Amino acid sequence: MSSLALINEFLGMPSNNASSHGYQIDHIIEFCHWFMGALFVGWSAFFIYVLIRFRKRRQPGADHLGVKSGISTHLEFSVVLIEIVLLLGFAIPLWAKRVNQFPPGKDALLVHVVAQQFSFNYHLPGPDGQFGRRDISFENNSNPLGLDPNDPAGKDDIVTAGELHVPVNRPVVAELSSKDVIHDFFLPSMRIAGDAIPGSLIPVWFTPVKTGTDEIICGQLCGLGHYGMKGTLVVDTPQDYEAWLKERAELAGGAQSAAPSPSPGAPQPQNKPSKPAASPTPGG
Ligand SMILES: [Cu+2]
Repeated sequence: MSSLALINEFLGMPSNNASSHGYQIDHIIEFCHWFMGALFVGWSAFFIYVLIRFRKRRQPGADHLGVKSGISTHLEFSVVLIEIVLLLGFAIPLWAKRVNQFPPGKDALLVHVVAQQFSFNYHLPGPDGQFGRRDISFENNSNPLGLDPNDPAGKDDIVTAGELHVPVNRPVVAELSSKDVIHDFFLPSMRIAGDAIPGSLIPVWFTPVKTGTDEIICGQLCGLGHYGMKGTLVVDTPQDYEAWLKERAELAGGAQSAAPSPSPGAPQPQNKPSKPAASPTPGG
């Protein structure tokens, strides 16, 4: 963390970065804050100068010729130049890195994030590494993601809500989708956010570099219960992550014997006890 981070701290920006790329985001925000601060001081000084220099007592009549020096043109040109450098030199390359350079398939952990009013569901492929088929016609209270009970690839799949576990130092690709309205999967400590839009699959990625627990929040006003649409991100050591995975896989296996009976075409809410794999839904 550079000493420039002072301005971010002063403005109340979180300093809890725990991802490999987060410092770049912090840095560009820092830079923009300093730049905006310099502009603020510069333009304020200019404003005060103009108030004094062109006061009525000194200048009783309007001067229709105006200022003849080219200083304001130079100033404005420099501001435009700095903004172009910021945009083309920093912001666009940083963004391009985020959206074009996804980690290669095998290295990354792929998780499906399915947002709904008002929680995030997570779908992991289980020990076989394959995601089971999902269909909206299989959705019910005990099968919130509509996993196809007839698909063998889905038998060992892990579905959780509220808490997302990821291992440290391994890239995570989260594929975002939504069951109802537009939500936003926001991981402040990972310096990453992405909209979850119905009908779209939007991947975002990050690499956690610190173990610990942080917030997951919905960053789009998505309804009355939006304020409570929060979850927990747990960054585990590889050993802890394996242990969690094993525990969840066992729970998922246990739930399969009590698999829900799907009623295709008519997904009705059923009052069955929910899967033990699913922790309580936060919020409303
Ligand atoms: Cu939301």
